[in-house]
Amino acid sequence: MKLVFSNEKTTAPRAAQAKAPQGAGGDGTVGKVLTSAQVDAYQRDGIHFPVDVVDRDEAATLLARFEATERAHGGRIPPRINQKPHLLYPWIAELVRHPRILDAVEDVIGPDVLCWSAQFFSKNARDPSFVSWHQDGTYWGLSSPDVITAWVALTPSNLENGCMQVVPGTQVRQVEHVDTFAETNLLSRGQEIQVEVDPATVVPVVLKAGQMSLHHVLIVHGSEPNTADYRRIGFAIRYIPTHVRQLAGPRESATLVRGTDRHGHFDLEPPPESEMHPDAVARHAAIVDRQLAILYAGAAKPGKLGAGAAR
Ligand SMILES: O=C(O)CCC(=O)C(=O)O
Repeated sequence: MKLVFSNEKTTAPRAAQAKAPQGAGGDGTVGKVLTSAQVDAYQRDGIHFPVDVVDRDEAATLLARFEATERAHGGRIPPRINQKPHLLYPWIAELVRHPRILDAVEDVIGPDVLCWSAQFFSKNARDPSFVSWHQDGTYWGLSSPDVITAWVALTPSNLENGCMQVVPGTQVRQVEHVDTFAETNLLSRGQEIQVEVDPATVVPVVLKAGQMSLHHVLIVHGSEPNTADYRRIGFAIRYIPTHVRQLAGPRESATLVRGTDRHGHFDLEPPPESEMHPDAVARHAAIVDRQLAILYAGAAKPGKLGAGAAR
């Protein structure tokens, strides 16, 4: 598995891989959900899947709730509402705290876990939307690569409907990106890596509804348009251990979802009082403003979530 680094410009020193917490891997034991071999494989490849989270019926309930949320916003969740929506909707607040997700995340990053961000990645049937090859950590400003995404499938996710695809092993270093602001790119800045991807190294992350994948903050990944007659909906939840800091901008907030925060690097976010409760809406607006100041630092254009984006 290798990237073609013909065009390579490395922008940061080689990133240290996340260290497996004691007892979760590398010492022959089994974690809460993952075996030590699976944790080792995640450390090596930057990806692990599939992990069963909920059964088919529960996945259908989550999808129904997602679609009801879309309807409540006139058919599409506005980009700013889609940023940290767990601060606005109790059902999403519950999802980011799902014990099965957190057990697997804890196996990789340890017992003290913050949810730093989350958003739905949604493609309708026959939707040209895509995600360019990128590394998540590029604009996140976080102090450590110990950042893991749980991508939870609310529908089946496969090659036909534009599943996520990854290049295992590429999480070992940060590479240069350019912002394209392409209209159908689902990423905030349409950012893409400035290196070629060898198609032979690409692995499609095929999931059933109710399963999730876990990916490293620096793994190269993306996805193609949806060519199927059915939707592809995933919920990407970004988790960090409490020792991680924001280096790039104003003090941020995050949700403590497991364990204890002994570091205090983030203001801790409360769950929403109820769906779109006015207090939650006001808190969320301020929190998203702070996060976007970091995500769009240095960008030439406002992008999908920037100034003027629907609230
Ligand atoms: O859902 C996709 O196709 C891409 C998701 C992604 O880029 C991410 O979760 O970081």
